[in-house]
This record gives sequence, structure tokens and C-alpha cells, in this order.
Amino acid sequence: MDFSLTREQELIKKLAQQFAENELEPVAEKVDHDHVFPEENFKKMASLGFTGIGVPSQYGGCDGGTLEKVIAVSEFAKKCMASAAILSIHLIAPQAINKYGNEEQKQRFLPKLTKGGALGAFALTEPNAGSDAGAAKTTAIYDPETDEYILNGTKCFISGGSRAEVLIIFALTQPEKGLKGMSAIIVEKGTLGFSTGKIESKMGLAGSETAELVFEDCRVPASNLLGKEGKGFKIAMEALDGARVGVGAQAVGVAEEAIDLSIKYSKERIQFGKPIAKLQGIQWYIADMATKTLAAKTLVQYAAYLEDVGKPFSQEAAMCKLNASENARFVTNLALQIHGGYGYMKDYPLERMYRDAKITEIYEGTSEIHKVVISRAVMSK
Ligand code: COS
Repeated sequence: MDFSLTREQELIKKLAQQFAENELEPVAEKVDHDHVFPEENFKKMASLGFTGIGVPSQYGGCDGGTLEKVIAVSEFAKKCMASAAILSIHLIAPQAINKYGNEEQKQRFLPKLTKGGALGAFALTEPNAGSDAGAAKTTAIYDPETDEYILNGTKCFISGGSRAEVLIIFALTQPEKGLKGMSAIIVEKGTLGFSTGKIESKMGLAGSETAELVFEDCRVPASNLLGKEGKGFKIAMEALDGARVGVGAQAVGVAEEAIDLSIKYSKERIQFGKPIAKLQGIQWYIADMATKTLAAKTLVQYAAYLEDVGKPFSQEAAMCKLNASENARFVTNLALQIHGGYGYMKDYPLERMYRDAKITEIYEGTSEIHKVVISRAVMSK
């Protein structure tokens, strides 16, 4: 068993670390305060190759796989969770097109989504289909006269939905079949009948825009069908498995940074005549935070390894996401506590990290849904 990173992975880690320190950290507070999507930083991510992780170089990607994504996303999350989420969620679209798309789709969409700097989005959730993703009602009815699908419906809580140029939409091509009639369809920004509605105002992750998508007789060429008709729910679930490892990586990154900040602060903060790091109460906090975070990181990397070698990993993806996200809340909470009143102030990044960490327990499947997935998997053996 070898836990060491390859030379290439070490290089990716270094590049991601430098990018996070030099480009993401300086604007993280402003991005959060002003609720702005960090457009410039996304373009820089693309020019450095991060937006093409997991996509072959022939389509503008930079190869690599899930472990490379985990490394980059975790480094980004240390300095700016919104940017880490933007990268992690963006990668769902190019990776899904690479996996399920035909050659024409790969050539048409992947170069834009990789080095071209176009943002991707993945739209499954609807107002009445959140955890119960199979209850989605958006339709995509085939029109044989024009060889198009006509989309009608509303998606909500879609990360990057208002900015994305290439979106994967899950819609019922055969509504009478329920989730077995769901298909994945690629929709481009600017398509007639597709508009964005409400932009959500959120507790955290303010730089990652979350939008409502509205489809009103939106016609899309039939050639935009991703994979086979009726296989949309499976594609969505498989894509979500990978996305959940990405959320695990975000959660690990923010926890690692919270620990580093807590160690630094506790060594500098003098109370009762000595640094608070000398107090056993603080030492035990740090010991718990470090132990649980290493365990979370190891599980995230294990799930990434399984995906990379092509083994089943749905259960481990759910486990790593459940564990890492609960740990991120636990660690950022204790880190804020260690910082005391300063931690609660916006002068320090802790309160932002605490707010940002919370979403990891909710998006790409709630903790409760992961317990459903895990219990079904382990109890069916
Ligand atoms: N990979 C491949 N296929 C999967 C799968 C996975 N991870 N999970 C389920 N499927 C398949 C099943 O095998 C089943 O196919 P068959 O009927 O051919 O056997 C089909 O999908 C339906 O699965 P299931 O019966 O488990 O569906 P449920 O309606 O019970 O829902 C959950 C499954 C709850 C796991 C799913 O709805 C879910 O993940 N919900 C959370 C959604 C989410 O994460 N949203 C985040 C936002 S995305 S914008």
C-alpha cells in the first residue's frame, strides 16, 4: 500500500497551493462580502489547466483523474471555499461529457470547458425534487419534425447556473416512465427558451452563484442528448458519486486550514500569562481536529483511488462525503471557538470558513441521503 503522491501529483499540489495563496486568498474576503463570482480567477484556473482535470489532452484537458481533482480542490478550499466549489462543480460537466459523450460532443464541448475557460453546470435539482432526485418533472419531449428536444420546467439551486456556458440538464424524455424516462441533455447558454431566474442569497459560499434555471419551450438539437435516452438518472447518480468525492476534498481542505490557523493563533494568544496552546483544553481540541481530519482525508483519497482504478465507489463516495463534511463543521466550529471573540469577527477568516463549511453537509446530497446510500450498500452484502 503506497500513500505517497507521484511526482506529477506533487507538482499539481504545489501549483494549486501557490495559486490558492497568490490568487485566491487575496480576494476570498471580497468575493464573500460582495457575493461576486471570481471571474478572473476562474479564467486563470483554466489557463493553468485545473478546469480540464480528468479530461484527455486531445480535448484540451490535462489528463489526471479523481485524486488530482481532490488535491487541487483541497488546496483551493484552504484559501477560498467558493473557488474550490466552483472548480469541483464545474468539473462534473466536462468529466460527464468525456465519459458519456460521443466523439462529436467531445470535440464540440470539451475544448471550451477545459482550456477555453467556459464554466460548466449540472442541473438535476428542482423545487420538489431535492433529495428525491427521481421526482424531477422537467420534460424534454422529442419533436421528430425538427429532430429537437423541447424542454419545459424549472431547475433550482444550480451552482454556476447563471454563468455556465455548457449545462447538463436532466429531463424526462418519457415522463410516463418516471426516473427510467429521464435523460441527460446538453444545453448551451443563450439557447432560446432558456433563461435564469432567481439568484439565491446564501449563508456562505457567496462567490459561487446559485441560480434557478427556467425552460420554456426551449428547443435543443437531438444531437445534444448525452448518453442513451432513459439513462439520465444513472448518469446523474454516477456523476454525483464523483462530485461527492469533490465535496469531501473541499471539506478536508477547509478543515486543514482551520487547524493550521488554530495552531498559529493558540501559540500567539496569551491568556493567564501564557500562550493558550499550553492549555490542555486547547491541546485536546487540536488533537481531535487533527486526528479526525487525517481520517477524513484518507477516506476521501481512498474513494478517489477506487474511482481512478475503475472499481465501484458509490458507497465510499457517500462515506467520505458524509464523514469529511461533518468533520469540516466540527473542526471549523472548534477553530472558531479557539479564536474566541476574534473568530466571530469578520477580520479573521474563521467565520467565513465556518459558514462555507456548512454547505458540505447539504449539497451533492445531504448527510441523511448518504446514510441511506451507505446503509443500503452495506446491508445488502
Ligand atoms: N450509480 C449508478 N446507478 C445508480 C446509483 C449510482 N450511484 N444510485 C442509484 N442508481 C440506479 C439504481 O441502480 C436504480 O437503477 P435500476 O432501477 O436499473 O436498478 C436507479 O438508479 C434508481 O435507484 P434507487 O432505487 O436507489 O433510487 P431512489 O429514488 O431510491 O433514490 C437516491 C436514490 C436517494 C440515492 C438519489 O435520489 C439521490 O442521490 N438523491 C440525492 C440527490 C442529490 O444528491 N442531489 C444533489 C444536487 S444535484 S444538482
